[in-house]
This record gives sequence, C-alpha cells and structure tokens, in this order.
Amino acid sequence: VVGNALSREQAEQWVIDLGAGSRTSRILFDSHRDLIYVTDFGNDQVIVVSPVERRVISRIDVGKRPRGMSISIDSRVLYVAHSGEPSIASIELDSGAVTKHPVPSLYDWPVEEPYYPWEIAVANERLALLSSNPPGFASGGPLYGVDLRTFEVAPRNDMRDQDGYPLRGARSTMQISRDRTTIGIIPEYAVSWPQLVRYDTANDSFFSVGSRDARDIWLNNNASRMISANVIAPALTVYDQDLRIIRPIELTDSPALGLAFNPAAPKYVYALAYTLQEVRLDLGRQTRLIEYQAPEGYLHGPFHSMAMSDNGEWLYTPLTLTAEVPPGKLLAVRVGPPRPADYLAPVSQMKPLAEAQARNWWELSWTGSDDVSGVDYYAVEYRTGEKGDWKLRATTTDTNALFTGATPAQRYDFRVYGVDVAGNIERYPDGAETTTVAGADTSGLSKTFLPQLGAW
Ligand SMILES: [Ca+2]
Repeated sequence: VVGNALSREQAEQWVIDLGAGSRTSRILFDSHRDLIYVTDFGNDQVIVVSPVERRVISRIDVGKRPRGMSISIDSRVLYVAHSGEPSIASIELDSGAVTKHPVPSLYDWPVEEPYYPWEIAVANERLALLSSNPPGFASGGPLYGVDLRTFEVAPRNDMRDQDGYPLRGARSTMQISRDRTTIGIIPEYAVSWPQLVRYDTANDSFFSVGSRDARDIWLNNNASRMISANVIAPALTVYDQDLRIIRPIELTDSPALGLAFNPAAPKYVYALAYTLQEVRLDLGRQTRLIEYQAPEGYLHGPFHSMAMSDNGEWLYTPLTLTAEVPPGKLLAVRVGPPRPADYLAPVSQMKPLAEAQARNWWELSWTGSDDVSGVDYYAVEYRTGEKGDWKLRATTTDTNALFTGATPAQRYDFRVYGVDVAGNIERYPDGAETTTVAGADTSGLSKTFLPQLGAW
C-alpha cells in the first residue's frame, strides 16, 4: 500500500432524528426522485427523507421488521423484505400504495421454523433475488428468486461454491451495480470457506470465489471493480470483474462494516466502522485516506448501510450515541462538490495487428473515447497464448505504445481498457482484441520507453 497518509476532516454535515422508537436498518438513495428511504424496524415503516428539505417527509407502514430494499428497473416500485414475517412489500412510489406479498415457502433444513426474508435485490424487470434468515438469528437461510409479476418464490439452489456445494443466503449484503449487470453477494458461511459471489443479470447465473474474510461488498457503476471489507482486519480488497484480487487497501481503524463507491467519482471509496474513512484510489496508488469526524457526542457506527447521492456530494449513514444503542438518526456528510453525471466508462478497442511480426518489437495502437469527463488513461494488457495470465504492459494517456523484447515465435494476445477522469473503469473484453506472433529480428528499435502509471 502506497501513500497511506491519513488526514482528519471536519466536513459539512447534518443530522436528522428519524422519530421515536426508530431503528435504522438499510438506507437507499432514490436517484429518480432525490429522496432517501430508510427501513425502520423499530416502527415497521419505510421512512422517506427529503435531503433538500433535510427532514422526514413521510412514513410508510409496511410489514414486521423491514430490512432490505431494492427499487424496480423503471424506478416506480420499491420492494421491501420483512425480516419479522414471511412476506415482502411492494410500494408504488408515486402513490404510496403498499401491497403485501406472502412468501410462504421459505422452509429449509435444519431450522424447523420458517425462514423470513432478509435482503432483496432487483435483477431485472422479472426477477429479484431474496435472501432469508431464521428469526432471531443472523445465520442465513437459502437464497430465493422472486418472480416480480406473479410474486412466486422459488429456491435458487444454483448459487454454489467452486466445489459445487450449495451456498446459503446473504449474510448481510447484496449490492447491485448501477448498470444492473451484476449483483455482488456475500453468502452465509457454508461447507466451504466464505465466498464472494457475482450474479450476472444477463445470464441469470452465479460465479463464486473463495474469500476468507469478506463482510461487505460493493460494486462500481459497471461492476468492473468490486471491493470487499475484511471481517477481521481494518482492510479492504479490490477485485476485478472476474473476482480476481487486484490489490489490498489498508484502513486505520476497526474492520469496516459498510462500503460505498462514489457513483459520480468512483475512484473514491468510503468505509464505515466506528469512523468513516474515505480512500482515494488514483492511478494505482492509494493517494489519500481521509477520516470524517462524527458530530460531537455521536459515533459513526458500526453499521452496514450507506447510501450516496447521485452527484457524489452527500453520503448518508445511520448515526448513534453509543455502540450499544440502535441508531435512530440519519447523518449526511458532504464528501465533496457535486460532480457531473459521469457513470459510464470509456469505450476503447485495440487496432488489429498483423498475424505475424518480422521483428521482436512492434507498435500497438488503439482507439477510445469517453462520454463526459474524458479518458484519463488506458491500460494495455498482454498474455502469451490463450492460457496465459493477463499482465499489465503499460498505462498511458497516448493511443499507441511500443511492445518490445518479445520472444521469437511466441504468440501474444492484447487487450486495452480505458479509465475516465471520474474514475469509471471499462470492463475487460472476454478474450483478446488482437493477436500476433513475434519475429526474431531485433533491429531498428530506437526507443524502449513505455509509459507506466499503474492501474487499479
Ligand atoms: Ca465516462
């Protein structure tokens, strides 16, 4: 970890009381309406907060002990998982009309009692994933799929670890990428080690990797990067879209419970424990670690749920007086200026190479563009043959680079991805974008310099 300097900042912030008996569970920012929804398991309500007016504007009665929330693709319906009864609610957000849908089939070995819903994540127009939990425990029941047209609930026994053992529901979290391609899941401890799971919306399929220490997971806008919080140590881990570890990140306080990417500046990551810390990842270096001070007399955590405004200006978390008292307040911290709406990564493409090279060096070139903030840099990767691991060759603001020192007769594959100024990272293509075979001629090479900034 490089440049891990901590600074403490007293940012602009405001606190609102969520009302008598309120117990904050999850917080969700509705970017369509600029409203914040808070599930309150103390009063069995969804609390609606206007961040503009900085007050509670309505309270919606739902079922017992509401917990997870997820918003429909068309932003018209909010689904709520009730952890105190076998049902979920759908709330028509424009009218406030609430419909309760029983989910009677949540029984499974080894608990004799029914499992109740816990977290819910809308994958597409038709399907939501629903995790379950036995009442009074936080140990995780099976994962279910909910048909959003009929509200039929069916077990998802296809969420399995690498050895094929079925995994059980989410311990604490299911996070949806902004582009809705991916849901990141941390299942309950199972037969095997704890796992990180990626659910692909397009393929309706799960992909798992082992992880000894994951607690929360968060995805950037297009799920090209995922971050998990270490359950034991004050540390985070950055993964790529295939859940390969890219790098660790050290925090300075206790292990984080909650995580968030800044949607408008996804190079900024927030980790919530007893303190709130901001990590700035820039060109592969951890350039800054900021600790936001809680308002006097309060503690930041430890809580799981965080939400951010669409423009990346405000971060919302639960707030409490002591670690023993459940949170009944909402804290808003201003973590930066409002930012332009840049949620899409650059699009780039390698230009095709000749099938074979005469020399053992050649020029690579590519094209690329970005919609709003512009391309910050490109990362060029290569592998030797189809089975080789991808390796970073260069990060550069240019659209060409020399590839030198190749082994004659060796096949080389290339791919490129772009990172925009806001910090959106393009997803890798599945395979090579261009391929060539190296020659033996070493003559003619006048420069060997390859720019190297370090990617993340
Ligand atoms: Ca962009």
